[in-house]
Amino acid sequence: MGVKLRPGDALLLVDVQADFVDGALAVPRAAETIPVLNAYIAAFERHRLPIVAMRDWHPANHPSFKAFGGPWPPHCVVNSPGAQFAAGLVVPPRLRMVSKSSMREQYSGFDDTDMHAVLSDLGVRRLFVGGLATDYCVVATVLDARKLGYEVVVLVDAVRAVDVKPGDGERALRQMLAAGAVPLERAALEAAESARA
Ligand code: VGL
Ligand code: ZN
Repeated sequence: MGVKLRPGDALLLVDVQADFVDGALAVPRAAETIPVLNAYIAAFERHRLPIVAMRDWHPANHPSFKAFGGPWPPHCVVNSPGAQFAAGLVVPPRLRMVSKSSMREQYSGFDDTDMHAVLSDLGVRRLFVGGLATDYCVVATVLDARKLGYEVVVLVDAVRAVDVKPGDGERALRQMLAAGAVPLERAALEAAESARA
């Protein structure tokens, strides 16, 4: 399926942070998303369309960490190297950042953040979502975006799953599509782009 970028579109990078790629909570094959995300960043830059990045931005004593009763190793601690953008991501200069920094689990970028306000200010109606992890922050963010009335395009070759249980990523993708999100592969965007040129 081809998709043409248009006004009202924005790219949303979900937690493309060092700890999720090769750090404390490394998601299998996460590094494969980086060149694909870079291609989307370049396309949105060319079209002068907004790019928003959300990030895990946890205090050192966050309740999602095992030592404090949660399921995860410590990750994306505020100002730590693991919380920085993943190596190789070409971070655009016009980026809007949304941090998830509450003292509780926030898988969705819309949960207790200014995401909806940021997107509304930018006039965003359709979100292109890629990043980490498919079965946690990507799915939670996409489902909230749909509830809020955004059109959503899931960048299926620019997401990867933790897969704590095998199949979690597949199930998350099915949930997103069932909620009305549309899948897009990089090749289909590029085909649509060159057909227009
Ligand atoms: C995430 C586990 C813990 C994610 C964040 O970004 O998907 N997963 N914190
Ligand atoms: Zn986290």
